[in-house]
Amino acid sequence: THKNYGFPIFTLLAFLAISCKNKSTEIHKSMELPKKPNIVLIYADDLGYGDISPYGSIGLQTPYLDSLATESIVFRNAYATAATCTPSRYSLLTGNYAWRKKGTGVAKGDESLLIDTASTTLPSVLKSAGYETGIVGKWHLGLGGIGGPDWNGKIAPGPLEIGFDYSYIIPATGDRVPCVFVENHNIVNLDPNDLIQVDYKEKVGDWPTGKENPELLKMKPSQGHDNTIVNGISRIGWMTGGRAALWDDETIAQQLVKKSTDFIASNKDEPFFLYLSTHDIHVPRAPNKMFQGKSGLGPRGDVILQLDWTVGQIMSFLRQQDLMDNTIVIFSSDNGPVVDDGYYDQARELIGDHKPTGDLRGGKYSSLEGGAKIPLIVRWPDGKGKGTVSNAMISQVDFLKSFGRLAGVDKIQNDVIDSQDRLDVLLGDNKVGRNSLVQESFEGPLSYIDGNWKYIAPHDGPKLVPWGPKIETGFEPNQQLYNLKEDSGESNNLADKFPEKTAEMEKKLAAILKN
Ligand code: NG6
Ligand code: CA
Repeated sequence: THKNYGFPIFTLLAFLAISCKNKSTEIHKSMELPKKPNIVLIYADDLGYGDISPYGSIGLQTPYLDSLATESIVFRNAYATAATCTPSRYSLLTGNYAWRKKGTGVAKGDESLLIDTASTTLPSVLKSAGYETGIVGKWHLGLGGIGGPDWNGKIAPGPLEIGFDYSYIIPATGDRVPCVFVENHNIVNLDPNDLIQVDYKEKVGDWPTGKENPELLKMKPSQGHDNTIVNGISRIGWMTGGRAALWDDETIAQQLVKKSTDFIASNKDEPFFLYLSTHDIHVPRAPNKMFQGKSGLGPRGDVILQLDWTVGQIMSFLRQQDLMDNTIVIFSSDNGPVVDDGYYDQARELIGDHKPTGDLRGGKYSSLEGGAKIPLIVRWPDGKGKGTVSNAMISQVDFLKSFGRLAGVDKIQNDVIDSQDRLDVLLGDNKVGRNSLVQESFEGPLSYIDGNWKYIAPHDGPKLVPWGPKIETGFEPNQQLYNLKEDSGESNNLADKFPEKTAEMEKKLAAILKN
C-alpha cells in the first residue's frame, strides 16, 4: 500500500528540500556562479586597444590571451577613467573619479599615499565580504603619510591600510627610483648596513647617472630618465644604497608571477581577490631572455609577449589548483598605449604595421579615445558569455560596486560616488551598459561620453604631448563634439554643426563635476 512508502517518501522530500535550500545558499541569486567566487584581476600597464590579438592586433599574436578570450567576454567599449596610471588606478580602487581629488595626476616616486585610509575601496569591500585580498605588482598611488615613505622603516600607510591583506609592490613605476620591491610594510632584502636614500629634487649619493655617465647605459633615455643608473638603465629620481634589494628588470615578470601564485596557493580555500598589476608593458622595456627578439617588433612587442606569458602562467596555475570553476579572471589595462615613453628601445623603428591603439586617435596621456579606451576581458567560471563580444559601455570605476555585489555586499558607503553596479554588463546580460562616462587626460581637461556622443572640453594646451612621445593630446581651444558611432577615430568635429548638443554635453559634464 501507499502507506508503506510514506516514511521513505517523506524522508526523500525532506532531503530534497534541505539540499535545495543548501544549494540556494551556495548559488548566487539567479546565476549559476559560486556565491563568493575568487577574483583575479590582471591589470596591464600602458597596453593599447590594438596591442593584443583578441582585439585584432596587427603583426603580433598573443596566444594565451587568445585562449582566455575564447573562454570569456571581450568588451569592445570599455574604459579606464584616465589616460595615465595614477588616476586610473585611483578610480579602480576607490570607485571615484580621480579628478575629484587634487594631486592625483602621475605620482612622483616618493609621493605620500593618495587614497584616504578611511575611504571605501574595492579591496575593503571584498574584505568585508570575507575575501583575502592581495596586490602584487605596480602600485603608483603613493606611500606613507605627509612627507612620503620612510624607506628604511615601516612603509605605511599603503595598500595594507586601504584594504589589502597582503602586498608585494613596485612602489611607483619601473622607471622611477627606488628600484626595489616592498612587501607589506618593508623593502624586501634591505640590508640594515646599506640603507637606502631616495630623492626627487637632487642627486643623493655617488651612483652614476644617465646624464653624467651615458657610457654605462644599456638603454639610453630619450625623454628625461637620466638620473640614477640601476641595472644599466637610468631612471627618474636619484637613489643610493639598498644594493641587495635592487630588482632585476629582466625577471620582474617572473617574480610577480611567483608572488601571485604563492598568494593564490595560500588562499585557495577561502574566497580571495588578487590584483596582479603587471610592470609590463611600461618602460623600461627589458624583457626576459625568453622573449628577447621574439616578437620582431623590438622590446615593446617582446614585453607584450611577456605579458601574454604572465596571463598563461596564472591561468595554468589556477587550472592546476583546480580553481577554474570558482574564479573570475579579469584582464585590462590602466591607460592607452605609447610607443616612445622615454627610452631609445627601438619601439618606433620596429613597429611595422602594428597599431597600438587600433584605429583610435591619440594614445596614453590624451583626451582622445586612444587615451582611456582599453581592452577588457572577463572570464566567468561557469562559462557565461564564453567567446562573445560585448559592445556595452563600461568603466573600470564600476568594478567596485559590481564586484562588491557579486561578493554579496549590497550596501556600499556613500563616499563612493562614481561607481555604478554594472554586474549585468560584466555578465554579458546587459548589452547597453553605462549611458555616460568621463575621461581624464594628463593635463586635467576632461572628455565626456554620452550615448554615441563625445565632448572634449576646450583647453588651450599643446597639440602634442610636449615631452616627446609624439601623441596627439586632443586639446583644442574650442569645444569638440564627435559622433563615436560614425566616427570612432574622432576625425570630424561636429561642435559647430550641433551647437545645442554641444551645449547639452557641456552642461551634463558640469553637473557630474558638481556631484
Ligand atoms: C611620465 C614619464 C613616462 C612615464 C609616465 C608615467 C617622463 C619624460 N615621462 O612623466 O616615462 O613614467 O610619466 O606613466 O618623465 S604611467 O603609466 O605610470 O602613468
Ligand atoms: Ca600606465
